Amino acid sequence: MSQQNLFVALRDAFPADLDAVAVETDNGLCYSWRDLDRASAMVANLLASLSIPPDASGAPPRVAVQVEKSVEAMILYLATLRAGFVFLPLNTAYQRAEIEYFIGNARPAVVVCTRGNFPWVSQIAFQAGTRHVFTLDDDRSGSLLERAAHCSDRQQPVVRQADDLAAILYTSGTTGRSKGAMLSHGNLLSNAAMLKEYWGWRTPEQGGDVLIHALPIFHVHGLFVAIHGALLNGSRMLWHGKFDPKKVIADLPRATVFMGVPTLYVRMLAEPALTRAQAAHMRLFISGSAPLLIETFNDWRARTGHTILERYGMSETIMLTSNPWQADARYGGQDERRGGTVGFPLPGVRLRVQGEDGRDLPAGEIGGIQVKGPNVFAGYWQMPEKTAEEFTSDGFFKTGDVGQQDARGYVTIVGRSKDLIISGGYNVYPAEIEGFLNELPGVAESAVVGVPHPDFGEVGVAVVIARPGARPDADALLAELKARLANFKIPKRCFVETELPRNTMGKVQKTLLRQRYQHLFVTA
Ligand code: MCA
Ligand code: AMP
Repeated sequence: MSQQNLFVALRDAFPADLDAVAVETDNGLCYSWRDLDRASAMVANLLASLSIPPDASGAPPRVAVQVEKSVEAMILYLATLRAGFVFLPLNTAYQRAEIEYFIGNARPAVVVCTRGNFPWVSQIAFQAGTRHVFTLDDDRSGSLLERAAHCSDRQQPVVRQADDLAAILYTSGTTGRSKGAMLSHGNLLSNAAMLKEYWGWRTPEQGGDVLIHALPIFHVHGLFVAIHGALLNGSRMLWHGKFDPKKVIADLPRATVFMGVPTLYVRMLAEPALTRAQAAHMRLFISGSAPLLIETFNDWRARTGHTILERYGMSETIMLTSNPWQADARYGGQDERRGGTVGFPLPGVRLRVQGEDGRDLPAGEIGGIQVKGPNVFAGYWQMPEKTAEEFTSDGFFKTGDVGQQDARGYVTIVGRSKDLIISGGYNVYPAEIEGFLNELPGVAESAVVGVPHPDFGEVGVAVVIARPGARPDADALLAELKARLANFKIPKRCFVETELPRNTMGKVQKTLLRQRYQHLFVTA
């Protein structure tokens, strides 16, 4: 059997000088390439030493991780790959109900959490049958590293095939409860290898790139696009534990590549220190995860002289389209990064736009975006019916995004058929919030809609209808929600009204609510 473990491909790309700096953190620590190799070997040996028996699913053991961003957390990801286990990253903002669901659904054999959260996370994990709960904090402490310190720093990566499961990322897809998108070693590697070419990453021999890593590492953007990008190119990372616009701007003269969600660009533009001179050393600014406003695109170009490259992807597919880094021969040699578009389908990705009648639409017409390619996931964890619903009979994945492709090949996203709010790059599902709101005392029903916001792009607003005789207080309802759900999901405002606008079929007309509140945070 040939070895297709993603970790092997990443390690093969490490530079010849293993003692060179691979990661430099914002609190002054340096990790060499050798450190990444040895430390991930130790943690992989720890995972292997647990002798986890196979479970009924037939899938390799899952490692669920809810920890603050740290280089050690990245090392844990690499160790999971090399041990042949499956990585399941969880947003640090998730609270009890959310964690209970993910652990109950994925049945991880190993859970890693912060020391502060250990009491409640371990209780949930042990109740769900998890036998091993370790801790890891962002100051290199915790039982995971204590235990790994006793393990050998040599390890032969477990043989994995391209189709073998490497990671599960929970996403709500187009409807309903969160589903675990199963990504294989082949999905991740094919996408990373293609982006290496498409974005013109420079290997150390070509002068090298240096990436500012300022995103969280529990979603596709920070975990896969950014980390794989740097490692597969032997590129150094300037590691920021938390995004701080001043610190990123201060690092620009030492870096060449930056990746961010639009909110990060908006916040950097608010800093006087962002100037053309400060950004002169940079090669590439990449934006994704949420729509980049054309004003931000233009302001960035005017201020720095750089044109942001916008790209589009999903948890189920990793990266799908990108504006060109340089001339794309497939599209007549076009090299323009067009603001307001997400660029061309990436090499190997087949993208089509379909009408509601299942007909392929010609250039310029708006419909549902569907995709196929080596990057597209195999399905949702233990949800074959949901998987079947999201694929067409000829194997295209229905993204739930609505858009068009123009005659020159540029794809533009104009909306979503899924009821989803993207706030500061995080996904918020109105149905989930409404479910929690409807359970609160005095609430008969509710609707949550997304409205424009100057910082987060879009934020949720809740409209609540009281039960007869009840007078729920809007702020108290939000406080109740905050005790139960990740903070970024909490609607920024709540209104108690007498009725929800409905169409003749009785369906809530969210478009009307969106219009009603569209100027709540931005002026007309
Ligand atoms: C924080 N808050 C938010 C958000 N983040 N509210 C709405 N949306 C948000 N995204 C609120 C908190 O609830 C809190 O409110 C207050 O802001 C301060 O919280 P804090 O954590 O200190 O905020 P921050 O550090 O300023 O965070 C903002 C941020 C962060 C840096 C923009 O949200 C972020 O890192 N976003 C990036 C997300 C990302 O990586 N997405 C990639 C997904 P209160 O005090 O009232 O509680 S991958 C993906 O989408 C695909 C596949 C792709 O294409 O990449
Ligand atoms: P996630 O569920 O976190 O994988 O989010 C995927 C969704 O993010 C996509 O289906 C799009 O709706 C959205 N998205 C990602 N990149 C972009 C972009 N550049 N422009 C608009 N929407 C985007």
